[in-house]
Amino acid sequence: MTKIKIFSNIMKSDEDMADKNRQLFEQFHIPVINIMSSPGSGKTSLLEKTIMALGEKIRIAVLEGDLQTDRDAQRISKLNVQVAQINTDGACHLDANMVNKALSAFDFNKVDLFFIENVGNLVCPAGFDLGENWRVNLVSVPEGDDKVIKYPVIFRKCDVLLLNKIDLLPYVQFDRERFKKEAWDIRPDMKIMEISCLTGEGLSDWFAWLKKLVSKNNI
Ligand SMILES: Nc1nc2c(ncn2[C@@H]2O[C@H](COP(=O)(O)OP(=O)(O)O)[C@@H](O)[C@H]2O)c(=O)[nH]1
Ligand SMILES: [Mg+2]
Repeated sequence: MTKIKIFSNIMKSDEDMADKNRQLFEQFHIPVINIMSSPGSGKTSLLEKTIMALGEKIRIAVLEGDLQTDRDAQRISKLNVQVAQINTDGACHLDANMVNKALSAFDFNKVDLFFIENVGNLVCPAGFDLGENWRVNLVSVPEGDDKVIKYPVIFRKCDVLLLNKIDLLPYVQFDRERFKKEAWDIRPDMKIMEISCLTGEGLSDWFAWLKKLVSKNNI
């Protein structure tokens, strides 16, 4: 009984902090995207490709989340954008308090679009609002076409679903029509894009979606 009460208080403080983060992003008119997926689906690769393609016109900043190491932040910093790394030290997801603590590392006067790369996990990040506007999930072809139906909670909350590594489709059994149908069964308005961060196939749709987000904020 007591445990439940404590848990709900923690969640409440986290919700308040998510609202605080959201207010700060709104104050600077910055769209914020929370990227979630299993480890290795291609989150950091997607960010690298996105910065390379749009970075000259859109000032992108990235908050990296990982259990240990700053390897992803190092990859992103090579592209000369603002980046900070959170190490969760064992926690399987980011929460709004962790994000809030990291926000002081950024100069938001110089940011048009903010990405948060969540810890690689298809379960825990689903329950935590970080103050983002958009949730983007990646599934990569080698993970199998059953991931959406097996982990429905995280996909129910996702606005955009990216199917990455489509360059591997000739080598892996993956029924993309079934995959998409099962995703739309869970969330009919889910936007699905098929991409390859290796070959660049399909990325123009992703870039167009991002440009629209940024221009809607009149930046
Ligand atoms: N074949 C292929 N490999 C990819 C693609 N995107 C990422 N990778 C590789 O997948 C691995 C994991 O990528 P990474 O971006 O670190 O994934 P993260 O853990 O989700 O951030 C790396 O070896 C990437 O080079 C893709 O579209 N096709
Ligand atoms: Mg990564």
